[in-house]
Amino acid sequence: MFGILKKIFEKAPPENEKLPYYDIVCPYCFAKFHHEDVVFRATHHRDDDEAYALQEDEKLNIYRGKFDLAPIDELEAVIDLSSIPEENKIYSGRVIVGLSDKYSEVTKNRLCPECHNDLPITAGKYPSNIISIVGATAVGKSVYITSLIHILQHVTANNFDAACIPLDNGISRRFRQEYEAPLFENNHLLQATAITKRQEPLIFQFVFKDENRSPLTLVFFDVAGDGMTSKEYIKKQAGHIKNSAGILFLVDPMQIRTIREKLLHQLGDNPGDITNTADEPREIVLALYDEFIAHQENSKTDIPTAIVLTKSDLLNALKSDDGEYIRTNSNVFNNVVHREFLNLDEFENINGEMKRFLSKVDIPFVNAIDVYFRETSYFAVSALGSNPIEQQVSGIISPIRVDEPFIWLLYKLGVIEGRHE
Ligand SMILES: Nc1nc2c(ncn2[C@@H]2O[C@H](COP(=O)(O)OP(=O)(O)O)[C@@H](O)[C@H]2O)c(=O)[nH]1
Ligand SMILES: [Mg+2]
Ligand SMILES: [Zn+2]
Repeated sequence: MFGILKKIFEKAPPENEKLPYYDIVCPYCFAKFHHEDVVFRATHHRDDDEAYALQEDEKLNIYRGKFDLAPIDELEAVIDLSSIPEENKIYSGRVIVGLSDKYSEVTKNRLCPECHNDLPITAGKYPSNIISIVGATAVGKSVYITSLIHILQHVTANNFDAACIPLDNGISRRFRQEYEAPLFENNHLLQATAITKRQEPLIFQFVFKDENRSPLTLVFFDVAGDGMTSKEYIKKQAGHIKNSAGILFLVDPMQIRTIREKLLHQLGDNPGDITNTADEPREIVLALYDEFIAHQENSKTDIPTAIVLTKSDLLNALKSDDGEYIRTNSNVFNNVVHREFLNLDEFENINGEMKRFLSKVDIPFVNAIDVYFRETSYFAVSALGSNPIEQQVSGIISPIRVDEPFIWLLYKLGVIEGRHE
């Protein structure tokens, strides 16, 4: 009764006020801020006004310095909103997307207030939904991201009426030249030496044609294979991980001690390129714990985390009819294509099988995951489809189940549905 009266007397909010807005997480530096805390880059410069003269952008140069990029001498001014009267602000829904400066020049070049990089157009209108990738050195991160982005662009996007788009042209070019073309055209693995310095992150957005669905942003910081220990790497990434909406946590079967010997034995005289470092997966969990989980409520994280066993093609050497480790007809070896929704039958099969497998070969790892992560599922992928020899993949590259963990994250973040067949 009171509820009804209240409804009648309460003024309906104007259309605009119903539109949502969200805090923004910058995909470059992972700073998190209110959408009205953005700054803008002027679209023009003036010699007669110091504030609008070409100038050094210190914040941007500090960011660039972290990735060994040369500083930029002069850029147009950065304008912050405090100097702009309300009527000169430009909104899309309730999110500020532009302004008219004191010379009545309009800019829609929205920047992160911390690092001054351009923000995605979707920032603030949707949840930031950033997906981060973590894993030990040599676990297969670079190869996986290459295969994943390739499949997202060529297969998954079509299956979900979406597009997978690099955030800018530089990323597009770099991905094509340094990652995709060598692998998918020349069957050649990226050489560790090709990546000698810290690279700017590779950032891609998975955007749906249906505007009611939030895009996902995939961010990957590549580092030289031997440039950093896994622990140092995690430490550097920890700040990023904690502002992520989802995590792809990669685990290499070759780095699990109990099966490493078995696999080496089975692979015999021609083991191909096998990881020789062995950073046990649990070490990475512990590093993550130290760096960010410990600071979360109840020392546990709610960020949905896909535990992804990489190089699943290697498991061929462990398969047997009695399925001591892996059954001959295991789901792991079948590529599965999800369309329009997450196929829950397929998902439950692989999740169950991989959790059982990992519990058998590395129970300390699974226990650590159970203790520190609230939302996890298990997956197996092969970015290549076969074991490379001397950095070369023979035959065609046939990725297996590489997009499944990503699709599960879409489901977990409420962007797509899950259905039983
Ligand atoms: N058998 C097999 N080996 C892989 C696969 N992906 C990567 N590798 C191997 O793992 C090595 C390290 O991969 P990389 O992506 O550079 O690892 P990162 O250090 O985590 O970036 C590669 O050189 C390959 O030899 C895969 O799908 N199957
Ligand atoms: Mg790498
Ligand atoms: Zn930033």
